[in-house]
Amino acid sequence: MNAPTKIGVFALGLVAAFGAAVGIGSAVGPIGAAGAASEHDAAPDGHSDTDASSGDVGGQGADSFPGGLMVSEQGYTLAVSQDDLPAGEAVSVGFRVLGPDGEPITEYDETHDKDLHLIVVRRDLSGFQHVHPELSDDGTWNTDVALTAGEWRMFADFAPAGHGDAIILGADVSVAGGYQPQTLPPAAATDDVDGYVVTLDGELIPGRESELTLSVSRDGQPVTDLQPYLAAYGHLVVLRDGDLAYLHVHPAGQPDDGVTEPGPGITFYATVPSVGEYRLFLDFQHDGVVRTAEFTALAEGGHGG
Ligand SMILES: [Cu+2]
Repeated sequence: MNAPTKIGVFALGLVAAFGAAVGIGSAVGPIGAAGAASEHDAAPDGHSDTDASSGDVGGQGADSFPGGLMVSEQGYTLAVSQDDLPAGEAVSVGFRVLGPDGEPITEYDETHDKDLHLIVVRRDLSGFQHVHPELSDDGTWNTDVALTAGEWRMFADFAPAGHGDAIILGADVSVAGGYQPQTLPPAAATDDVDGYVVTLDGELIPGRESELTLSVSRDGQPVTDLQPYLAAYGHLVVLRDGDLAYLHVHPAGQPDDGVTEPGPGITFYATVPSVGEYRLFLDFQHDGVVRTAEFTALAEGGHGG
């Protein structure tokens, strides 16, 4: 390929990427609108922990847009270094978070022991990973993830230093190759993972806080010595089937609060934005290993609301 052609292709790519970002922004509303409602800050919140994202849709009030649907929000933009990646067990991914001035953010406030949480999910809701990339001085984040062929979504969940609330930005990446789209598994109250059985208790109610308890057992015995993982006994990521609207929920109690038991039950308060099917991913740690249990759950109307 000669140099002018290369430049032409690159420019086309830029136009396509920019066009896609603008398209997403205008489809779901003006940039910044999602951050306007901040009911969570004002509401008394007796049972959530102090994390701004607890129990709320994407860290914002229940009436605002869910997080993770936009590549740019509140002036912050997720810039992925490559928007197509190879399949593999350890594929290197790099990205930056650009601030309102267009410069990469290098200062973050920790949320659950980390400056940034990266959730990577295949668009058909298979292949969930929750990892913690390394930040370089120039503001580039790098990590390895396992990718299979298909369309993937990357969620960066972070709080810029001094910003206050967590922000969740989402960007799509493509992994070339043939793949078989997976159907969403049917709703189920139990999942088996590595010899553990995790049971989901509770119902998702659209627009309203629902209590969910996830209980862990092994060999028929309740597990009562869960280990804190990133300052909590569990981390729950809830994704809406259809658009992957993102919700990151932390448990009602903290490991060092003197009342929260280390299992078998972990209680969360989650508010899903609408009726529909959701995929729940619970990260928990036991015997030094972090495992992920997965559930499909249905949020239905007609509960008197
Ligand atoms: Cu994390």
